[in-house]
Amino acid sequence: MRFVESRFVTSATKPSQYPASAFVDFAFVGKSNVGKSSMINTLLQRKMIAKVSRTPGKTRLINFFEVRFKEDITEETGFLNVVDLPGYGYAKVSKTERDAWRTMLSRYFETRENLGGVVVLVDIRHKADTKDLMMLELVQQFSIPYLVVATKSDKIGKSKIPSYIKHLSNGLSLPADHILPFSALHKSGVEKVMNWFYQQLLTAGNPS
Ligand SMILES: Nc1nc2c(ncn2[C@@H]2O[C@H](COP(=O)(O)OP(=O)(O)OP(=O)(O)O)[C@@H](O)[C@H]2O)c(=O)[nH]1
Ligand SMILES: [Mg+2]
Repeated sequence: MRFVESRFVTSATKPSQYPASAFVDFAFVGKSNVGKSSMINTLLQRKMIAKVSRTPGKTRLINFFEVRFKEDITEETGFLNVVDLPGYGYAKVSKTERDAWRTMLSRYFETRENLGGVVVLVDIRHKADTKDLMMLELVQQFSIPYLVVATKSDKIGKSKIPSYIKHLSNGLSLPADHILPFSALHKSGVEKVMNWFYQQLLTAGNPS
């Protein structure tokens, strides 16, 4: 599967602002600066549709994009939504900030009936911390299908990837083959993510 066309739809903070949509949502969550917007741009094959920044915490809203996809083998086409969720706590975060963030995400997970899956991003170079675990647990709590992606894999040597993935898998208490290395810079891991989306659409019984 690949994304052939995309457009920004709207930004929201609360359910009344979410766009009504007949299509399935795929949301991206992870600590600020982990590479959510970069990954979205890579998948959409657009340089700057989602704002990328060196200043962590750039995306404070829930951003919705509508995407037309094509399945190359079956030639089937359809639509889905890509949702860029606000990044959480690059550095120290106050309790108030954490609670506001958690409320914004919980409401989205709880109320968005067309949510088809969540991509949980972690930095391949860093040991999973309490923030990563909090995000993963939030997604697990709502029984949403999820895929864990280890970003910035270009920052470590190729031969070291398996051992870094193993570390992450221990920290997150997940099997190593549940964590997918990804690089926005080298565009690696794209096909596997796309296959996962397609599988979720098929499972949801709604490929278009
Ligand atoms: N080398 C490398 N750098 C990356 C990759 N992905 C993201 N970056 C860099 O990491 C920084 C943060 O990327 P963003 O995509 O803005 O991160 P984000 O998760 O959307 O951040 P917030 O919106 O603040 O939550 C930018 O400087 C990116 O260029 C990658 O795969 N490889
Ligand atoms: Mg962002």
